[in-house]
Amino acid sequence: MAEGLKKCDLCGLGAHDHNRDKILHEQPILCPCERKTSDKTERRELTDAEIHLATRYPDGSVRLRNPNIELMDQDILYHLALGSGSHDLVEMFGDVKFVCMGGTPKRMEQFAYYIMEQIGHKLPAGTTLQDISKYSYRYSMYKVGPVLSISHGMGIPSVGILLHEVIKLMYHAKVKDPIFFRIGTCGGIGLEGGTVVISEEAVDGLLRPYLELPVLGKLVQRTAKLDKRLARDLKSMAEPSQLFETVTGKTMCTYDFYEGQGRLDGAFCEFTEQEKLEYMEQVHKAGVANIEMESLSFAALTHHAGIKSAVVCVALLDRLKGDQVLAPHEVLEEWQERPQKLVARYIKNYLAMKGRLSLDGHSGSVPVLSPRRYKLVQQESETYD
Ligand code: R2B
Ligand code: URA
Repeated sequence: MAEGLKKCDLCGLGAHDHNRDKILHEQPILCPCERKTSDKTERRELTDAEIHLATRYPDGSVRLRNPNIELMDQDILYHLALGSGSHDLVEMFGDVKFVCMGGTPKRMEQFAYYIMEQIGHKLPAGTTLQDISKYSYRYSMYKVGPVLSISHGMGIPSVGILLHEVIKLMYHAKVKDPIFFRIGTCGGIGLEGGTVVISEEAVDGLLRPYLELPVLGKLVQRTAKLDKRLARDLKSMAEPSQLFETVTGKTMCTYDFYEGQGRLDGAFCEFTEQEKLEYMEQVHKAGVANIEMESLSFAALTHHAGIKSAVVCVALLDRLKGDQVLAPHEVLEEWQERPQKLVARYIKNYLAMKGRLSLDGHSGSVPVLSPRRYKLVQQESETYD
């Protein structure tokens, strides 16, 4: 590619893309880093305003920081069993405002039914919610009016793959200014089981506030920022309860549940209880309130995409007191509803303010653009391993 037509290292756009934008949209969209496209330029963080410019079209719909996608004939969102050439993604998802993610398919199905009741969404008689991604056998996805409820599996790689495809889905569907939530579970530090933690920021096991990913043999770092205002609003909506507290703090995200979270009860353990507790005290002093396994990627990728996001988790135990999850099943079930209820309250409040409660249900059928491609995407996404 000729010098001057290079893609920008920072925002993924380039002079070439800007010219195409001018032609397609008849208005210039300036790259905030245009002066920084030479290889010699140091990487620097984009400001929030610059990220906004790089990630939104003028009407507020999601713009990708990857110029390759719009040049593709079709984009197959393999792990969602959806595709831009096979499904009418604007028709199916164009009205989405909230994307809620949590670990398990069951929990996210429950959340879908709960949010349906909360926002007064009606399904046509005789129909039930369908798992839109069932043919992927990877993630589950339910849609309830403007809310998507999606399971992300366990750990950074799983949530990362999902986020790439959901962010692309937002782009293909021309969704405007979506808001993403992770609702999950965690270990608390100095917090009783059942405590709800709203994350202020995500850090890794070395207390570094960014996701580090090897790309083409080099380590790329992405800041793991969550939306401060969203976290504040959620905290202000926490129901005062005699039963449990809702707190804010840093969330430590690890690559492992056992050794990575300083557990003594894994298949291996090469440290003492004393060393574990010293580490827990050290991270606690640094402001860490809880430990889980997805927030770093969730915060980093949503921030990179200019999408407001929040992480709300319930603590299943206090890691200063133990490692095993001992609470009875019914108690754990009730605890796991707490982040769901808080996020549902936020969504309900938001929709009420916009006069968008009690939406009519869709017919439940999938709008198909090309039956042949539709079938192919289903077959390609079906995996049996
Ligand atoms: C919380 O719980 C899971 C591990 O049990 C993991 O997905 C997480 O972040
Ligand atoms: N999830 C985690 O990642 N850690 C815990 O301790 C509990 C739930």
